[in-house]
Amino acid sequence: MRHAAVRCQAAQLSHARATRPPSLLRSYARALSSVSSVSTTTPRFAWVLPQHHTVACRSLATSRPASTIARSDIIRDNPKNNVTDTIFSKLGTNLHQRPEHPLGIIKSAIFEYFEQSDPGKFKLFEDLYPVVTTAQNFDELLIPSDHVSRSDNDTYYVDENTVLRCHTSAHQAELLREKHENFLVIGDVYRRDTIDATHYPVFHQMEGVKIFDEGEQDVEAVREDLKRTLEGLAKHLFGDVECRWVDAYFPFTDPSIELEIFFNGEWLEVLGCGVMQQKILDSNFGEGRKAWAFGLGIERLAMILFDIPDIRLFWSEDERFLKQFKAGDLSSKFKSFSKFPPCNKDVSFWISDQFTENNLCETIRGIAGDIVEEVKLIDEFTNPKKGKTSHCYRIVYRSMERSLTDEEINDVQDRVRSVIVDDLGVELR
Ligand code: FA5
Ligand code: MG
Repeated sequence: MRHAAVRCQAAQLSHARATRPPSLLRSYARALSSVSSVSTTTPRFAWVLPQHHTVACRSLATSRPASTIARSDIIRDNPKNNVTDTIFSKLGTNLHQRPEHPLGIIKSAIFEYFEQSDPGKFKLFEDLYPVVTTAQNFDELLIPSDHVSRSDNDTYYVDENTVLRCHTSAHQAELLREKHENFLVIGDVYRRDTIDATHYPVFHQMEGVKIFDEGEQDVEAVREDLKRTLEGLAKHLFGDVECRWVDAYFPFTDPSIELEIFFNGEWLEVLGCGVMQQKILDSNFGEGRKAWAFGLGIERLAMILFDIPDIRLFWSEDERFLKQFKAGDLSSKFKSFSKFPPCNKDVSFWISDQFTENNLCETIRGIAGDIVEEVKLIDEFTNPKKGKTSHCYRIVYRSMERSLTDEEINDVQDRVRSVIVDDLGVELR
């Protein structure tokens, strides 16, 4: 039921969370924690893909109009380049611009909330170019030069100075320089990440920024306004839902917090936010003002709202999925067309120096596409005599749309086994 009271736990879990790793790209830290050197070798796959995608977008820096993005602009012969064809094929899809798609429905509902609360105040940018400089993605946000999120294990690099944006915060500084005081940015973002029902290498975020009037200088009041605004949004979207605030860390906000919502028996993180670092505001907008900023995970909100159990479904072109949603209707609940059984396949190997879980996931995604549901580490040990470490991963295959044959899965699994040896240098056990 919508529009009932939102139940947000007042007490923050500050102490429990104070020692968490930096939450910007927190899952990155998970994958990187035991890795010192990072591979730049990226698997390339041979199936034929379109060489161009039309991307309706505007580059702020160049005011470039709708343009066509060429494969050769994105997948380059540069040692730093780690963009795969699977990722390139998503560029320019712009799911958030389809009014009947769950992501388009959520976008409109969020914008409607801001319009209702403050008519005409927030300007929405929904076609900013997803290829940005490392200055936009990191430097201008004060992300330290050794921060994990800069690693090519975590971020898709086109070349040394160009990346596929890993968050919509990449546009904050330039919009501030253009003197926008209150704005929302929605767009596709790209991250090398683990594989499960709530993580996908391409997803959508909405950024929000609000600058306060000159007289309003109290950081605590800014933070309270931010929390009130986002709790109001949760209530607007979900009505009665259980949510909680947890302390977080982002280099570009202080203090920083994250909002989690209870969904399918677990706390799901849906957004990060905080009071904007004064330096960012002073150097891009002008001195003497205060601001807040947030970044929402659009898929996560849509999963909760529409009861969508798996993030891969957003990419489905299956009518049985798409037909379940209507523009402007927040009340649909997803009904699975039928339940297809999962098929688990384990693979064990001695890892190599350049092995990382993100590289493994990307390799598997490249071969199996969206029939891979989850990749999880189920066993790990080190043989001190050999000085080698073994990992066993369980790969869960399941299509959301059809049943898979044993033959198809065995063929995919054989290819996975052989490509990880060639490209990730592991030794099968
Ligand atoms: C950020 O990306 C910050 N830029 C957010 C922010 C903006 C903080 C402005 C402060 C001020 P984070 O890495 O936590 O933070 O991601 C934000 C949200 O994106 C998460 O809460 C989650 O909802 C979503 N998200 C993150 N990774 C994935 C993924 N792999 N798949 C789907 N959604 C994801
Ligand atoms: Mg986070």
